[in-house]
Amino acid sequence: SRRLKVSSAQLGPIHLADSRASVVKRMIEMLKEADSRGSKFIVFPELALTTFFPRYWMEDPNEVEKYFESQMPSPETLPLFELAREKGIGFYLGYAERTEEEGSTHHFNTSILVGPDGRLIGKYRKVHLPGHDEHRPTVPYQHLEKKYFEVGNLGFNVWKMFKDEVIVGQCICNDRRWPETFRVMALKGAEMVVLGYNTPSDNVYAPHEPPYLRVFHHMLSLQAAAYQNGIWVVATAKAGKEDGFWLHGGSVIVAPTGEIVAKGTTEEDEVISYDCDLGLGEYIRNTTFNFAKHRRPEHYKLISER
Ligand code: ING
Repeated sequence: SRRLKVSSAQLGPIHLADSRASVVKRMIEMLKEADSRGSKFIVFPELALTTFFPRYWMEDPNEVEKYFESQMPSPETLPLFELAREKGIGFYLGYAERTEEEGSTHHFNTSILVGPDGRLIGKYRKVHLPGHDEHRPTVPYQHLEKKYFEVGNLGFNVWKMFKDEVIVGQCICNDRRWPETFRVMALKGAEMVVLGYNTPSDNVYAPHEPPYLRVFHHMLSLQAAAYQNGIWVVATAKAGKEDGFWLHGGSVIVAPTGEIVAKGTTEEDEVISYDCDLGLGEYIRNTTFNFAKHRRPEHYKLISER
């Protein structure tokens, strides 16, 4: 049967003072660890090269630009791309993308899939941007993704990877809370969806909400997505306290049955791995969630209307 050894490479905190080079060094160590376990695919977090900067209110555009990459691979990430290619390992990487399109500059919360030969396979730009775009002086930290990023303009897509052995989709963080994200990719044939996230341990919008619910909602979203689409889901955290601001861990690999087969136990740099049976989801997609047989889109129109 078709199998793929996958690793989720969780990053612990990245502080404002941490250089991209120091982060890439940490990622390279985790790539080597994943390689030593025989992994062929490694999933890094969302915005993996810098601290989660949308927590800060910045008015000077030049200060904001510091967090964005205008090329990928960039000089700092080239060593990661080269080592991955050398070892024949594909990977997912999240970063803040600056791009010049139609004569103007655009900013996206982006992730890419890179093949074991080091070639860029596919790019995704985050569609569901949580938080707000105005300054909220009274809360302990901001969540300004709507200010610093544009809504992704590439849609949800899937790509064949590893000699066409598997069809992989990708998304980012808040996307995982929206069932439409996974359903669209499953309708496009996804057998595995990978994603990175930066999720605060507390909820500035509902300070009364007990923190344990954050991880519960995180797992609930991923397990439901995996089961309801018969797909593997790999979700990788940037975790721990970044300059004191707490992001929760809970990096996981979820089987198409909805079962958690591997889970991180720290909020630091940590590699979790699993030898995924890529055929496991077939029975679910051919029976319970046989879209062709059972779905009734004529009754779902409201979901895609404004
Ligand atoms: N972070 C959080 C996430 O969706 C959030 C924001 C947390 C929104 C909890 C709603 C509830 O995991 C990012 N970066 O999307």
